[in-house]
Amino acid sequence: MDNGKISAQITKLADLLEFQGANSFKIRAYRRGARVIKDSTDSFETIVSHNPSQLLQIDGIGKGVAEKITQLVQEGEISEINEILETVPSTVLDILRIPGLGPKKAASLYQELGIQTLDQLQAACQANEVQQLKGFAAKTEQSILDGIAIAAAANERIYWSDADELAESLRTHMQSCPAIKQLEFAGSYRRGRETVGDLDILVDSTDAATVMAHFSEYPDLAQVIVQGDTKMSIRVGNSFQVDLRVVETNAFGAALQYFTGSKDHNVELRGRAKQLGLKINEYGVFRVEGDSEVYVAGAQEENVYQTLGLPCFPPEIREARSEFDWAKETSIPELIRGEQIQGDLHMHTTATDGKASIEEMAAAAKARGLKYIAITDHSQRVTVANGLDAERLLQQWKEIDRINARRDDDFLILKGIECDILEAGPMDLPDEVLEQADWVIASVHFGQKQPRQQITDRITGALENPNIDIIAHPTGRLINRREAYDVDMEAVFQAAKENNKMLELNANPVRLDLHDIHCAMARERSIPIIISSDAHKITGLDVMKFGIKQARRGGLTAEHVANTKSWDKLQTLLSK
Ligand code: DGT
Ligand code: CA
Ligand code: CA
Ligand code: ZN
Repeated sequence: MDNGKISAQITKLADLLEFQGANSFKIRAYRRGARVIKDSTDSFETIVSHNPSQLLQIDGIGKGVAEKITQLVQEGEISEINEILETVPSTVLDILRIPGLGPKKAASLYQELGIQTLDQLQAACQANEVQQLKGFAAKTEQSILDGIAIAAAANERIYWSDADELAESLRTHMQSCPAIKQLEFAGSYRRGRETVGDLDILVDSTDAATVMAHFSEYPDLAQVIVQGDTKMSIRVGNSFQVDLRVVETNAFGAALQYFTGSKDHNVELRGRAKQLGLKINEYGVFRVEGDSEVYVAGAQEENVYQTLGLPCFPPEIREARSEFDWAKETSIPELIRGEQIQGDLHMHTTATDGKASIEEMAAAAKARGLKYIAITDHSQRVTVANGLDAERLLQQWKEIDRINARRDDDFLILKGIECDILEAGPMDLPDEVLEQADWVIASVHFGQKQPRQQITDRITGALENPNIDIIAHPTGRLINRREAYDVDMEAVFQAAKENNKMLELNANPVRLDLHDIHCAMARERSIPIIISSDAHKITGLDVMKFGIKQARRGGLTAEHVANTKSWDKLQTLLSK
């Protein structure tokens, strides 16, 4: 059972307890525990199987949470959840997600009106039944209706890449407003999260009214949700939310820090400020002197951190995971940057399902500053993509030799293949063929729903094959679309480590596989990561930047990412 699943079960328990009106300290402890589990780079399953009492030594894991984790790992379920679900339908959890509707109100909706689902709640509000309940006014009913729409829309987080496009378009629009002195995007977008719930724009101006008027003229505006003196929220396109805040120059850095978050990172900062006799909020850092507060910083984000004795953390690591430890013990790692990438080792051509030829891909990669690429078309099992059999593959490699010989530069095209790991375990192409390649990627495209042991064995088996260099998109997840395979990543990391293999961070914005926590796990285990575009056309090469963001969130530096090295150096990391 992976950490994500354990964390989700603990969260579910906290939600259900909250609905029942249980002790709030207990609920908070479960929520904290769930977050610690989700962010941890150690496998909680492994800890429990070795010695459950070790759980108590982990920061943020109390006795209650430890017991639940142990039971979950050992018995496959948390009995308390089942007990609660005997009296409470699980759909009430959706209702709890409506902003401003606390567990007490949710419970009374359930007990008085039998409301179990968002649809039932919407119908009851529209029939004005809800306002007749004790504690519910007509106003509450309307705000619940609004909240249902928000709860439904809140489920629709967009890909970071789409948020990026939208942000650029908003930036262009706002640039023509003369009242704006500075503009920055904050929130999860700035932190580079793989999905973004809403965009947060921060503006430095003394004329909020003009800025907001300009904001509401955005061509793709769908609706103004709320507008205050300095704050405004709109919906754009088909309902995506954008929040605008206007602040003065003195507060711009503090507001940028505050609204970049994450929330947990900010909680930690506030605690540190307090220890130093300071107070930090979105207006600045203040020295508390008796009853008065003296402004000490706020115009620049760096200075805000500096006054707290901290470095200006790159936004991607502001998640209260490792950044404060790094700041204390050593220094913040020099996170990888796009221009450090020297080669792209995963791409397709017209030989299979790509749209460009070998030479076109090479020219495009060179134009983007790369020094080498690997052509890695699909193997024969992938019939829908016209996958290569041994004969066609050997032909392609001959062609690559000819192209390399013809070129008068030092750009290198490597002979590669993305070879399927067949459902039954073996590779889709014979070893005699694979051993002639410069670079062999192994992928799971079929049998993705196999049981944990089977699919794990297929992947670790591939890692044990001396002809394989790397596993592509190791978990198979597609963000918002498809769950990861049920694969034991701990076993995959171990097999990669033991066999000197690498793991891919597929930069496709829908994949971003490995995800950030897995990147951090690979980092700790010294397993080299390769960031790849998996391009199927020339513009597909440009997704590399999304992989870089994700790698940065995982705390990776150029040292951890093998394709920042020359091809010669990279090869020395492999066992071949
Ligand atoms: P999202 O929009 O769901 O992808 O995630 P964020 O992180 O952009 O969250 P959002 O838009 O609700 O708020 C932006 C930032 O503002 C957030 O990262 C931290 C800060 N913030 C918002 N609300 C609170 C709050 O209640 N407490 C604290 N400490 N910070 C908050
Ligand atoms: Ca946001
Ligand atoms: Ca927001
Ligand atoms: Zn591919």
